[in-house]
Amino acid sequence: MNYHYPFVNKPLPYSYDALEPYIDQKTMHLHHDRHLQTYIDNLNALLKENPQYQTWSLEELLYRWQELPPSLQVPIRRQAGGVYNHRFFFDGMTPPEKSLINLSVVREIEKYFPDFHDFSERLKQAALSVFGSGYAWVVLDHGNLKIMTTANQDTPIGENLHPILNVDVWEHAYYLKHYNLRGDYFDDWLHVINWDAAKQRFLEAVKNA
Ligand code: MN3
Repeated sequence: MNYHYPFVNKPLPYSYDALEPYIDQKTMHLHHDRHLQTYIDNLNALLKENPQYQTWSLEELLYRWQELPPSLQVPIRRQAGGVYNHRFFFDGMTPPEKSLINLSVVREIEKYFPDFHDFSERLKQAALSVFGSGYAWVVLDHGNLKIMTTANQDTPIGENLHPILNVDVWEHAYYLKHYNLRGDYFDDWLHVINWDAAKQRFLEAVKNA
C-alpha cells in the first residue's frame, strides 16, 4: 500500500448500503465519513507539524515507530493505526452476494485449524474477548495462520507478522444496529467478508514471510 501524507479518505470500495442487511448504511456512513476521517485529519495535522516524516508511508509510520521521537510515538501510532486498521477492515468486506469463500481458502484454513467452523468460532471468541475497544485479527505470524486481538488502534504489522483479516469491535462499528450484542454483529460480519481480499493478502504474506 503506497499511501502517504497528505492522507485522503478514499471512498469505500462499495456503496454505503451495500452490506445491508448485515451492516447498516448509517453505521457505514458514520464509520467511514466521521470516525476514519477523524483519524486521517489528526494524522495529517501531526505530520504537518513534523514534515520530516511526510514521506513515510502509512505502514512505515506503524512499523518504524521506534525511530520517531518519543513525544510522537504514541500519537502517531494511535492515529496511523486508526487509519490503517479502518482501511484494512473496510477493504476486507464486500456485499454479501460477493462474499464467496472458495475451497482453496477453506483448505488453507484447515491446514492450521481443525475445520472452518472451529476457525470461525475461535475468531468469534477472540472478538468477544476484547475488553473495551479493539480488533480481532487473522494474521500470518512467522508463516503460521493465527488469531489474535489488539486493543484500541494497535496494529499487528511487523517483519514476520502480516494481517489477513480484521473485525472492528469498537462499539461504533455495531451499536446502531446490534446495540450491545457484539456476537450478533460478528455473526453478521461473517456474511460480508471479502474472501478474495483475504486470499490476496494471504498470498502476499506467504511471499514476504
Ligand atoms: Mn472503527
